[in-house]
Amino acid sequence: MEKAQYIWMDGTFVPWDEAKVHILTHTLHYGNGVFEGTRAYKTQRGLAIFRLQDHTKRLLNSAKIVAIKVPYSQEELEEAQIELLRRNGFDSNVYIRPLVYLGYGVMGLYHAKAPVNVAIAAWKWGAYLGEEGLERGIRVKISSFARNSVKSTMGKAKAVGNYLNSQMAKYEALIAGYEEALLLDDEGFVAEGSGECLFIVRDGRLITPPNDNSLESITQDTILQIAQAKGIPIERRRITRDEVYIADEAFFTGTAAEVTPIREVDGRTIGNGSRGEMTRELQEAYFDIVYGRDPTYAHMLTYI
Ligand code: PPE
Repeated sequence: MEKAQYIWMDGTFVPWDEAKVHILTHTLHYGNGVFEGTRAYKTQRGLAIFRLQDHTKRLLNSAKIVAIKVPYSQEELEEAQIELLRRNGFDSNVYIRPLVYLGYGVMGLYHAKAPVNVAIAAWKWGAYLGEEGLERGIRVKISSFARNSVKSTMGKAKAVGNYLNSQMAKYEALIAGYEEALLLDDEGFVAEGSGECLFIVRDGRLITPPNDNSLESITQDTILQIAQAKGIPIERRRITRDEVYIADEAFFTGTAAEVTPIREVDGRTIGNGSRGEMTRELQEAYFDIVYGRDPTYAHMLTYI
């Protein structure tokens, strides 16, 4: 990865190479921490952070869910992200990664007395699933791992520990020669990708599962808002794997993945085997919004 100049750590700007933690950092051992992933795009009027308030709110909600008290307010965290981008003097798109973690000083599972630390890093991160993936679509494998069950983990939290499962699913898919994993829930219905939500298109209708077994994705919400404004019929309901196979189009949404078409699932070609027409239309609209070219959605951008 490409280094930037500074990382924000607990209120101060630390040079990139000095942004370190102790080996007995609680989160490293037990996996309780929460994070966000937010993008800033280079618009005509300079860098703008996409849906900063929503991402920061989700970070605080994630912390609440896993019983971590964040020592900063929503406003302080938003300001820190803005200031971080200013200080680093970025001249192109960046990805912002706020992380709330339990620090050094207490060991043992009981976490309530561990210090709470917050860090925010930002760096240049290109197309998550490749430039070619954005244009031509990617190949996906249904994972042998079920998405973390709601009976044992809390999927509304973007919690560090939840990502062990995602990581194993991603690894399995990549060593099998695919580009991304699609996880089913513990009942066998489509949950989400390792770091994305899924949409399919059938007969002109846009379908995505409810967030019972997926993160409350901000990109998914944006796509639904766009579709609604365009008058595209929307269905939020469960999807089975065989329905994905016979969909006219399919795509993933996520901050990192943006809008990535899916051209194949488990050896079945989806639609015409490339980016579908509705996918292209929604993808284009999404990029128009994040790059500040669509005034209707200007409220989603925070210029720095
Ligand atoms: N589901 C999961 C499990 C998930 O991690 C993400 C984001 C989403 C859905 C989409 O959420 P949203 O970004 O709000 O639309 N995954 C982040 C992590 C990627 C990474 O590899 O790190 C992201 O896209 O930033």
